[in-house]
Amino acid sequence: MEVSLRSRQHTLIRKLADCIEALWHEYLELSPYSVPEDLGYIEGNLEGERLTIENHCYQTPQFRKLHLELAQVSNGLDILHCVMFPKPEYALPIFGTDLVGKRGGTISAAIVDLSPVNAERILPVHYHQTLSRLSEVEFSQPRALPAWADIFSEFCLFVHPANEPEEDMFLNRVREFLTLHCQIASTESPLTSNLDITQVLAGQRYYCLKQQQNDKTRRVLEKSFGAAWTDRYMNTMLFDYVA
Ligand code: BLA
Repeated sequence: MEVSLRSRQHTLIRKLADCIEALWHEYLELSPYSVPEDLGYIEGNLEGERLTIENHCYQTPQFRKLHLELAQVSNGLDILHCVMFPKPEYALPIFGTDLVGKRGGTISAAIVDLSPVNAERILPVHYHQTLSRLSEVEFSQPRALPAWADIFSEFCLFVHPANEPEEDMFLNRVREFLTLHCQIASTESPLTSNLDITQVLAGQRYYCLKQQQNDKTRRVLEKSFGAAWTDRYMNTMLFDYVA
């Protein structure tokens, strides 16, 4: 019987996982999403570091896949990864968040964004307006995005939260992004034009191809599961797209 990872993870990861699931339950009509049988709960330790992964997935009328992943490396690294993939008939941005940090230490990387995937790669006006009006947040250690990260919006927040108040500030900002997203998504009408749908698919594909270039994610997975498995996992579980 698997034991939930969450209770053993960094406090911010635990709080964020709880927050995400609570908002999903509050605003969206969740139904089960079947994760390939061998990918629900995974353990690997090829090169000595044991990596444990727990996947939670749902689908809704607007989303093809809601994915929350919790992972823990035996060297003390804790990870939360979450992406919400809209169905191609919904012209919605992609919500994504990633936390990486040392258990009992600080979170080195905390990122959240609502990433536009339409042809112009700009956020729908309602998102833009609401996000522009959020209160300013200041972090003592902002982080610079890597070269592949041209998929993120101007509202992307990428920081090293230096202390507990900054961790809380990050959590609040994710709560604001996700609440807005769930509210808009739950009242959004589907696209009817094939051209528009094709453009959403192309935008989601571009997003996934870029995310697949994150070598830092790849390296952590490869150390415990090897290159072939990691390729399959990144392409089918983390960042899969509909061709
Ligand atoms: C960074 N992601 C990282 C880092 C690690 C992982 C080890 C480096 C941390 C640091 O520099 O402090 C590892 N992340 C993982 C692993 C998984 C994971 C193993 O999710 C899954 C099992 N990444 C995402 C999503 C976003 C994202 C959804 O999965 C954004 C919405 C972004 N992660 C992201 C970015 C970096 C990062 C931009 C920084 C990369 C860099 O600095 O080169």
